[in-house]
Amino acid sequence: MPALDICFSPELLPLYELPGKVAVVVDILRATSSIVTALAAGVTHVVPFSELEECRAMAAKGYLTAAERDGQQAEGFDLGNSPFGYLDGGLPVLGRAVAITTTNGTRALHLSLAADAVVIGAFLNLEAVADFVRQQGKDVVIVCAGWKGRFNLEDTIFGGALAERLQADFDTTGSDATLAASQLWQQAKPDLAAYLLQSAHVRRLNGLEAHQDMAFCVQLDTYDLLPIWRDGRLV
Ligand code: 3SL
Repeated sequence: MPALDICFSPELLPLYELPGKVAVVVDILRATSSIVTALAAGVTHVVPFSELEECRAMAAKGYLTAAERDGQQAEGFDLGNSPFGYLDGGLPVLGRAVAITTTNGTRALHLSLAADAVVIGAFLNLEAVADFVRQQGKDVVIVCAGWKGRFNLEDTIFGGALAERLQADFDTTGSDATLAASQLWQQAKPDLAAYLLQSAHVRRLNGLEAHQDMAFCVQLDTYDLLPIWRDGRLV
């Protein structure tokens, strides 16, 4: 039976052997939730960057540019990192390509590229992620973006939720990380939004008046869509 493990921070990734495995990159607040929403809204593909300048340069190639640093939209970009930027009332995004850079999420993705397959996970597309990894039948590592190298609750809890969906087909008990994430998910599940009010990043976002983003990002299975890394882009 393949195994599911959880890497709590990109800083811990050197301890995980990614070749031969599927990496599920997760940054619930808000990068991976926004990427899922962007593709669901009709964006053709998303190219993630670690650096602001590389991302900004994509405007000359016709890309919409999205950038966040420390929870706020970076100056000179079309979009920040709110999923609402891709929904009604935001910019017209249908048929556009997006270049994006965020504090932790896009970095976690770049650090995961040694895996056989790299996909984007969020509560919004939880079952689509579960379906894909079941079909692959390989070991899975959930890569939590965390916050500046530190553990965070929301990405870890996503790991527990995915482990629950996969428990019939995967060994979800082989690592203490997965056991801990599963226990956190059981505590959080009855009211995920209320549970996450205590998380450091929710408090950071609330300070920036982004309550609605958190409420949006904790919805389960809104989109049957899986962003997957192919030829240098998420499609
Ligand atoms: O760190 C990141 O990649 C972002 O998702 C953080 S924020 O939610 O946009 O503040």
